[in-house]
Amino acid sequence: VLRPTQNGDRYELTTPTAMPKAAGFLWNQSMMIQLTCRGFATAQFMQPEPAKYAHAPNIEAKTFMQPEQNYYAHHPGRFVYVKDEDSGHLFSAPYEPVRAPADRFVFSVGKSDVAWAVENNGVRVEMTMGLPTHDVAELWTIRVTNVSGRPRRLSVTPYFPIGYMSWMNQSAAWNPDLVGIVASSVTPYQKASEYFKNKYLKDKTYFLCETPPDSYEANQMEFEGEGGIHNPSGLQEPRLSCGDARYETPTAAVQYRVALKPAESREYRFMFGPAYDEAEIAAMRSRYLSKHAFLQTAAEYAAYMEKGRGCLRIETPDKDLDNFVNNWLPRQVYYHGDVNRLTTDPQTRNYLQDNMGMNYIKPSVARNSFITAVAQQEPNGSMPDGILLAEGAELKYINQIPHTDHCVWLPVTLDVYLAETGDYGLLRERVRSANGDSLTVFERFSRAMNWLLGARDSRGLSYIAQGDWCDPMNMVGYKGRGVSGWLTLATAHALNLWADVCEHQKQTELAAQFRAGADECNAAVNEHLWDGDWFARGITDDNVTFGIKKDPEGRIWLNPQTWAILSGAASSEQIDRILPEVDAQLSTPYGVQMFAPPFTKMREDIGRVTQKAIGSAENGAVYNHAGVFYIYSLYKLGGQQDRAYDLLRQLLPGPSEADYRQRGQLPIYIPNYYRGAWREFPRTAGRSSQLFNTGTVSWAYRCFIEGLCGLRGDEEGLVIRPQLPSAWNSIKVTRTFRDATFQLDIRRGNVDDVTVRHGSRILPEPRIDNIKPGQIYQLTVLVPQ
Ligand code: CEZ
Repeated sequence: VLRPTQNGDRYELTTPTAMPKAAGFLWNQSMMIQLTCRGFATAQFMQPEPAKYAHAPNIEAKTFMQPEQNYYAHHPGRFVYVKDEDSGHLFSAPYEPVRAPADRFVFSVGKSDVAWAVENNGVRVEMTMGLPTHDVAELWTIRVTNVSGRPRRLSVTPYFPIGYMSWMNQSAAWNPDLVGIVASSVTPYQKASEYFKNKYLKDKTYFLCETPPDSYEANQMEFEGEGGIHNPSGLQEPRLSCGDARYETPTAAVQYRVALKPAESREYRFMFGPAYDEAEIAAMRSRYLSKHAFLQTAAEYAAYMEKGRGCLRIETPDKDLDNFVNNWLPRQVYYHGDVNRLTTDPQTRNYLQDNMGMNYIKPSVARNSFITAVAQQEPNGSMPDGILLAEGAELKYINQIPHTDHCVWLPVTLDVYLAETGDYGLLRERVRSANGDSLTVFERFSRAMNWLLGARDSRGLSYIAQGDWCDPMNMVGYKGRGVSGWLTLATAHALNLWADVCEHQKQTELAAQFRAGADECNAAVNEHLWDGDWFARGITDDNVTFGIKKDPEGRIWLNPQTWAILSGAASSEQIDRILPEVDAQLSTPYGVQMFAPPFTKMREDIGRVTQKAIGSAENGAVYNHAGVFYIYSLYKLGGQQDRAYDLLRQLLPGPSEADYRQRGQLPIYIPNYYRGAWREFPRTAGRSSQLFNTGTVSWAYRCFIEGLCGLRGDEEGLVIRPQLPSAWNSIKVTRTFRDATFQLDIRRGNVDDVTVRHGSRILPEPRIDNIKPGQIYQLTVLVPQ
């Protein structure tokens, strides 16, 4: 049912029913659209807050992007009805709303377009969608071909529902000058002050036709009638009724009546998107709506995607993995760094980690993100819950809840920036904050570290307030006393990383001070949270330690184990105890669970996480962000290449068909989670959240680059220490690094340590220094048997 095309730069799904939520997505810096194989669509654009131009048929809640969204007959989508005007046979492409089984179905997801080819009753419908690189608009090409071998009389009716736009004001009508349907609305508000913000919003939605249709309908109820969306009344008439919508739900349906000889085709182009006024729509039309402009726009967009190709190409025994790493993972990393999840106030930890991935794509973006972030540091050294990216942006949703981990991510993500660029000059940049203080990046990081050191209780454990990395762990410390074991360990790891930087900067006193702080954190965790075979997750306001053996639910949590490895809190004896416990209690065929067993009822001293559905999201799912931290810690630890690789492979669906079906997702991105509760609910375990916003991807890319391929930079050059899984004998890798290209042939050899040959020379150490930009380095690397 699923196959990659040549070089894996497209994936094709040949049924709309095996993985009904399988989807592809495209974006530019102003918008994002996700399209499912069945034709449902979710699109958002920034103005600068996220908004929609196609809506559900009823009032929708405004929220951030959620996992496991449901689709239903009237969900926004992009469809074409095709009716045989002689026999009355009706189907729709790609599949919804008619759901007529196709004779042939291909949903084809590319990096810069999403396309379908569907055949039904001797008619082929090809649909392709692309985006401009900068503007907000969907560019659709719909081609209808008679493949029946006999003459046909058809009606072809593209149907792009616009949905319920506003309870204050909504309408739609045909606009003959623009050759399309224009729907208008007023974004609802109540405060007079909001009027002045809202008055410039793009409250119109347009659907433009390159070729004038024979008839149209702008009124959803009129189109649908008593026939319903599976068999609209509007299609039972000789033509659509050319109606309008007056405080009625708008729609965009246009109809072409065609007589096609055998093998004859018609090709149509359409545009769908938001606008401020008719003048803007006219401008968009003249800019884009032609065959020539579509081709040029597609080429520009493909070039834009190509900028996100990343720095790594691998050839391993696992071709599906190669496809993913070479084609799709950097694309998802690029998406995160490029649009910051389409929010104007990304959570600080997300902002920093999403930008961490940009080090492998465009390090200058990552550099700027540090400046943007630390410019918003509080006078006491703490970091705000979200980073404001637009004028007038505000902290919303989860960013109104106090979380205590944000400072940790500064040195953690800086580590990658320095490894990739060696640019310690960033630390000397002076940054003025909103409150007027002017400090260097170095000073700001040190302040953040001091804040972390100060935000601990008398035992030396870090206060959690209403959450740490785990957003919904909101009631461990809401009374002001609860502490987080994970955060204490993450603080230790951050302090150690920062102490390394201080040393490099010859700030020996500071280095010693932060190192001592890290040791204190590690010692405190060992004293209060070591439970014999693993580390506990925390201690509540009421002094109850949790994440321990005697807990029937939430007994073992992954993050404290991972970060104890990273921070050095875990001795090798402890690690020898921890890893088998993680294997036994947390591993599933779909990756490693964030904790187990999942909670079945509210624990008021832990919070909201315990109320989430069993095995979903943070309540015992395979939460990939936590999973990838663990994988990273295994690569850091060394000697764990098989455990690490097995888990890394499980981040993506496949390669067996059973696994694809169970996950329900194309292998073109990593979702934020797969359902866990593998023991409790095997039927749903493994199911993808379908949410491609996740901190996982920058770490996953890092694991492939630094871990599996072992190619990490330092100030002088590139260190080479691959960690191949034992089942592999050789791989080939191409890595770009500081404007040079490294082509590595890595194989097992009779060596005790990694040995690198460059030309005829065996290098004294597995590293290349004095890298020359533009040069190609061909290296033969032997790794121990
Ligand atoms: O959000 C993510 C956050 O974006 O959850 C992670 C956290 O580290 C990321 O920063 C783990 O908690 O209930 C909630 O509030 C959830 O925490 C969600 O907001 C979650 C979403 O699933 C979005 O990815």
